[in-house]
Amino acid sequence: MTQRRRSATRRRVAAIAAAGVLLAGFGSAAPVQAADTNLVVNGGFEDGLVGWFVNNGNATDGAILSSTTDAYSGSSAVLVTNRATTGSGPMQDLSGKVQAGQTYTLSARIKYENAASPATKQFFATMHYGGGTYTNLVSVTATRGQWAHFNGQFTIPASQGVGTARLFFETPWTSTPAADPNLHLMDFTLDDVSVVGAAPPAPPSKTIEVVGKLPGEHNPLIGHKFGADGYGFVHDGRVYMYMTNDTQGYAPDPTTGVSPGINYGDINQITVISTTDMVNWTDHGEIQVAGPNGVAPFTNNSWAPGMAKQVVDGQEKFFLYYANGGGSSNVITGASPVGPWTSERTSTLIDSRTPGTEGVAWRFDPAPLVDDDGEAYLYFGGGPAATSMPPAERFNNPKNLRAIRLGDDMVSTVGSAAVVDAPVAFEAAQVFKRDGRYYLSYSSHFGGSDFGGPQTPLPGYPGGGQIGYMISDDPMVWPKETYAGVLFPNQSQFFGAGTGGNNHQSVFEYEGRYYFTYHGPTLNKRINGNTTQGYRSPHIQELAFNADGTIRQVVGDYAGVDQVRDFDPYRVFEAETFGWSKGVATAKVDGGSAEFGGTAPNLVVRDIDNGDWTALSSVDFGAGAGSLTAKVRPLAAGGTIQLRLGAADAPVVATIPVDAPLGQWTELTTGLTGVSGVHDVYFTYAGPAGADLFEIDTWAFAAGTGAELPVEVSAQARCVAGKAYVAVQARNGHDGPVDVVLESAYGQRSVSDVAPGANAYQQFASRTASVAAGSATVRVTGAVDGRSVTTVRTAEHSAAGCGD
Ligand SMILES: [Ca+2]
Ligand SMILES: [Ca+2]
Ligand SMILES: [Ca+2]
Repeated sequence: MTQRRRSATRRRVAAIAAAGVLLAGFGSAAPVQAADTNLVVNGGFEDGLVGWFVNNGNATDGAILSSTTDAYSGSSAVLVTNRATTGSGPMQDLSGKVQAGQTYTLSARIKYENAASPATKQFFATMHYGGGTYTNLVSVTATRGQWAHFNGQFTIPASQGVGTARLFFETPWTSTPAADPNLHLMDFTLDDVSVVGAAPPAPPSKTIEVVGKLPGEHNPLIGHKFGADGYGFVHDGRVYMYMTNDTQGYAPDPTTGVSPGINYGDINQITVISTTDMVNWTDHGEIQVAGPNGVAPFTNNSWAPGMAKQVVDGQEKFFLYYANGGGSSNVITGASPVGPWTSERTSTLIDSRTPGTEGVAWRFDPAPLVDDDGEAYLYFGGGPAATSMPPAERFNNPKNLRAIRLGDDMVSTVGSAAVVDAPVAFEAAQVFKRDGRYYLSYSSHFGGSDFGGPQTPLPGYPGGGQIGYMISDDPMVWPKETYAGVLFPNQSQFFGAGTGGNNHQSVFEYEGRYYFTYHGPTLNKRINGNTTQGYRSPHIQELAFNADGTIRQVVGDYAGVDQVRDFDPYRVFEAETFGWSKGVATAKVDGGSAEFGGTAPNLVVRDIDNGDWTALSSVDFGAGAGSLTAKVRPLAAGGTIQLRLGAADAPVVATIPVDAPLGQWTELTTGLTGVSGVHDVYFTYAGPAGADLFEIDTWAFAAGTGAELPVEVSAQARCVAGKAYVAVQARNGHDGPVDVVLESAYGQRSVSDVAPGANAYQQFASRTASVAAGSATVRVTGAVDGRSVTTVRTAEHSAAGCGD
């Protein structure tokens, strides 16, 4: 193998032929492969040209790839024509798949037909490591008109950077290939490409290891992922939050833990969470809205969502609006608030074609309103003011926001957009209705040349980066006179250094209260010790009104809003529901949700290590829980789930050993006693250090019968022949037989079928001359009214010393 720098002028060293050495001896002395993963996608070209493109390492490396039926195997291969350079050939990106220091086996079939070309011709499989670094991997000398077989191994040097690793096929280099195109630039056909070796490395963990939402606090809403531009939406007694997926581009360095700054261009997913109590949130995962695999693949980004529901043609549908970057807005349609999702459009909903948007720089941030009469509106827009206005007007009344009617189908607009003359407006218009009046809130700009140069706002107008609001009697009429004040100052006023910047809010009503959503990089700040990289987290505060309908300015805090009801544990609920968490992540899995239905997404809690935990706030166990069932998938032996009440370090009240077969989803149950009333519930996870212990899908508590078995227990420490013993006794006071488990620090004994009035007894030997004071546990199981009931009792014993 030879590695060299390939300059822009394609000057090469001459040692290319040495690459052929790779072939020598292969088949007779091949080292054993550590793994057998094929890293090439669509190597047989049976899926057309998916995964392949023309080598573009240099601007001159042009060619045309087309699918041909002249295949070595299957029904198609790739034909390479119009080659401009010797490097012009099919390329596939193996970045992130191949690893330095690993050995791979490369196989491919290649053929050329040109009668004017030489009778034999050498071809190379080559890796472009970025810049001018190219390495020939495997060579073959083909005979004209016959399929030749690349079949060799290559080892990537341990020192080779593989951040960029792109495989392509070419002919030996010359600086002037056009001088003899039959020799250097012949067409060729390629099929059955494989690169087999170690499986691609797992991507670096994005798991947030710190406690990002502190126990007892309700902001940020979640601590295990980010989410920005939250939009609150209520349906069927449940609050949903739709958010820009700030976690998508989050990439903490494995060593420093610090991610590069957020890149909004990476974001084409929307994150959804929901709650019925405002503290315990269910993670519904991400909607792949935009991008090549998105619901609406004609859009590239999905920022700043807005949500509405409407009955269309007799069917209730859900409409998720979003910003396709700064230039346009779009909408997708859901069968429920969590999908499934479809696109009714083939082009963006709001763009430069939309009447009345002339002079709007950013046709983004769409927020819908469905009025009581069924009429629907969309508010959108933002960005630099039109330069045709005088500087003072550009600053104070930039007229960059718009209101427009939505069609009955909710995926079209009607008529022309009307100007929303919001003072110092920047973006993020959103409207809610209260007592027959419409409230429009929006984010204010930071001034600068986009808004007419340095100025101060008119008296009463918002400063930079604040949330202002207006009150109007007409959802389409927003003159500057409807401005009502500042609703929320900048979040940096409450959350300190590093939390500034623009905000994006919404207001929604839930069970008679109004709530204000906003974001701040508060989780980012906790991760990185007060430095932030722009990753934002959702917050909610309650909104209060004055008697005249104006809004009391919102104060941001970590306490957040009250829990509006206790959590009901007596049902199957998703484990990806929690109020607080430490060290876990979530991932979508196939199949529907046990709690939300077969077409709803289902997630599992993963990346569970020893010491991680999840917790639910204010769980009401009523008269008492009888059992806890977990649906888990063990990944390592020796893991346990512990149930604690009140704190992550409170005493363990129950344990579920996760000792089912590895890799399989299993339901495991433990009996519970003494768990009644209202508690914060902590599920703490334990097991071998360094192991990925298990995943959890759902929890279910079952209420206890309320019945208890009458049992009298006692424990005594005593001495026999100089040795200390602990004697434990249980008397069956029940009217039927019971099974009894007696347990002390020195052992356990099970006694079956203890008759009414009879005793179970065991004297446990300490095998030492003394025992410390302690307790014994007695677990009694019997039938009450035909149901199995377990009652657990403890008995204290004193210390005993048996010396001499
Ligand atoms: Ca093929
Ligand atoms: Ca973890
Ligand atoms: Ca689940």
